[in-house]
Amino acid sequence: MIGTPAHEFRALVLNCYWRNMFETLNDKFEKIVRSIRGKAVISESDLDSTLREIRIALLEADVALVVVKDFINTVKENILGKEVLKSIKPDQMIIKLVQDELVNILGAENQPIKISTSQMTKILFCGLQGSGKTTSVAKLANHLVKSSKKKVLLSSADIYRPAAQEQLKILAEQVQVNFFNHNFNSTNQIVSETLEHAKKNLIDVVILDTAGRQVVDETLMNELIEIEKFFKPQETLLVADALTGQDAANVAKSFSEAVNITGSILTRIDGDSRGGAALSIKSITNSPIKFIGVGEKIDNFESFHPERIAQRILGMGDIVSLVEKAAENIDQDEMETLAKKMSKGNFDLDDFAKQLKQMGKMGGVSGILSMLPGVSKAQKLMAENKISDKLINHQIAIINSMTKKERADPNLIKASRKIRISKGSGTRVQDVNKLLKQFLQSQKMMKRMKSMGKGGIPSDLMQKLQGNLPPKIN
Ligand SMILES: Nc1nc2c(ncn2[C@@H]2O[C@H](COP(=O)(O)OP(=O)(O)O)[C@@H](O)[C@H]2O)c(=O)[nH]1
Ligand SMILES: [Mg+2]
Repeated sequence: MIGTPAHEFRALVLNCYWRNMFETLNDKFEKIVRSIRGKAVISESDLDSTLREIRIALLEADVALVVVKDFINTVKENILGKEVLKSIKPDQMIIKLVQDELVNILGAENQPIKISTSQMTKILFCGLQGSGKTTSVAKLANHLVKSSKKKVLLSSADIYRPAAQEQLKILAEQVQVNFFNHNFNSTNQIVSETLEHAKKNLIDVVILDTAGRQVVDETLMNELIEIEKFFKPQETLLVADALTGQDAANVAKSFSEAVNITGSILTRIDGDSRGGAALSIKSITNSPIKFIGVGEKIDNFESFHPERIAQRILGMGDIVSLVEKAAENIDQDEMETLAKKMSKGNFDLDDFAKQLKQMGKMGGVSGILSMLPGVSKAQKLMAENKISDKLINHQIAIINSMTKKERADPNLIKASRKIRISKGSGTRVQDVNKLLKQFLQSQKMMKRMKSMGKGGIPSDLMQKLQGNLPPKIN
């Protein structure tokens, strides 16, 4: 998108991955939420069927069975154990407790790598063969050099594949960090020589790559335990392939029983995963997901922000990101005026045009849609209709071709006026029709969000949001 800063673009791309990954789960949760939303009383059988639906949704997303069981039990206990607060409606309470538990299994916030300032930091990598260990070692090195300017050394304890050394060496050169070149074929020797070399060269962070395991294999697992004992890492990161679903959970279990996993890196988020691994791995390893791999390139690597994903799964959209974005880019005064107008119910086409312009400022349609509730559907429609930022400009041109009266009262716009407007804006009559339809839907959506705001979203947040909602696209 032209004019979109790189970091925003990255965020948009990331949103796409999460959306794909949690699409089915999100669809199901939206349906579940809809089925209880607005109910004044929730009976025990409502609750049972809601929990059953959640259970099925999680299992279908490939979440590990033990994690699903715990999830349902915790939510149920919390619901039954809690006195229904007078100020909170039962539907909202259930949604909140489900959301809390999602945050709980994903982890509350991003957990960065702990880099010591007083001594050398040692990081050990482990995981199955082909999970993305070696690539992730280089990605993390690159991340550390860029974010903290630390002196990083990479070393490989993979004594089985000669090519493994070479692969890491090439990657080290590519990201411009130190590489420990050796020909040792004992892992103990590799560890001690690596540490010696690191001390001599005043290295801040040593990252040790290990041999892959095709399946969890006892000999190799014992070797890893030995390496851990000798190397004494502060961080032991498990690399897991998000595409392996249930399997990732089993693998994670074996590794965490053998060594002290302090965090994991989930790779291939760019692939076609159903999200199960992301939802299982923290509970199973009892340690947070710290980073995700989103492609083969070195900078296809991101910190993991669990709290934002929990909201996305529930279909509440990434409201925090939306508000942050809005606060950065939006003309506050204009927004307040719009919000006021909307609350009075006199939102007209002039306001719609302003809204479209604000949308452009916020990174375009795709960026905003991806953060809103009901995202996946809107996104699909968007792809089908080829809604683009160019279209926004067309729409603004259509509104600009209307008279002041027409903009204030779109009901005036009948056939002959539509022809005039389409000619004036260089569009077709059907484009004018489409815009008018969108405007009406936008108005409707405002009303819906407003009523949601009364209970669900704090009113100050709502105020900020109201000026920035996109039209629902159909
Ligand atoms: N699409 C995608 N490919 C990845 C990712 N991480 C690693 N790969 C690829 O997976 C393959 C195996 O990676 P490698 O690091 O050698 O795995 P290792 O055996 O665990 O060391 C390579 O082709 C990598 O480019 C990722 O996040 N996304
Ligand atoms: Mg490797």
